[in-house]
Amino acid sequence: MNKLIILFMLGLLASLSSTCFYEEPVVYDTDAALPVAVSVSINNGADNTTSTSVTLTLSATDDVGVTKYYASESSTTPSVSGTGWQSYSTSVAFTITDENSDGTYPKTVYVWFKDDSGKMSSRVNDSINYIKDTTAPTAVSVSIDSGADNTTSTAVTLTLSATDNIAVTDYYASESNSTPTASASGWASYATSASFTLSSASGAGTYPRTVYVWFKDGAGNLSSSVNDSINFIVNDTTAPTANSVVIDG
Ligand SMILES: [Ca+2]
Ligand SMILES: [Ca+2]
Repeated sequence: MNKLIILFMLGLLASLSSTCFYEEPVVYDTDAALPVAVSVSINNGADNTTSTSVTLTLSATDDVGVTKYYASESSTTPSVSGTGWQSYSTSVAFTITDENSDGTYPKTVYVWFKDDSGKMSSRVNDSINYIKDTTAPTAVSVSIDSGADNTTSTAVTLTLSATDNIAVTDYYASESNSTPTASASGWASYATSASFTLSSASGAGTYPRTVYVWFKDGAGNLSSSVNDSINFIVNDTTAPTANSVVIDG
């Protein structure tokens, strides 16, 4: 009798523990979908870069969350568990491979994305021309008002000439002969003809003016300077004073 009661009690405890205290959780795969690679853009879609340091703008979606990206100049799909995966962000730095000699090199960057459960997307890519330029432009000449000796106006025209292994992009003109920095504010887009304003003068007279010009390429290399001179002439606009004349009468 007592044995039967004990067995009954044990059975009751066993059924209580399995139904009331704990239930085994059912596991659902909540990260079932692969990440979707939407896009990569190098330097916001720029055509060219003169630096190997670029910025990638990334975009990808996932049912749970994109956690990693893998960027490479190789189109070979990376190992999902390999090295080189980095934390996903919409803007990341990337260094393209450098080249040994000056020139224009098309570069393509491929990007894959991964979610937290290790699923990998297909790839997206973008391309940019890497312009390697370590050679400074050559300043050929500047001439003020086509080589005129004199001007009565401070507004003159500069005829510019320079060459570069890639392209001359900017010029800097000044009456000072001190070399500007590549980031100075006075640089303007290079053209063979440019306007310039000479410094003025107050009194009548002849004022020699010299204009110095430097040239720059897209990589920020500076040429030496060339210069030309012109006389700025301020005409005498004051009428002579007439002294009185007394005629003997
Ligand atoms: Ca997913
Ligand atoms: Ca150059």
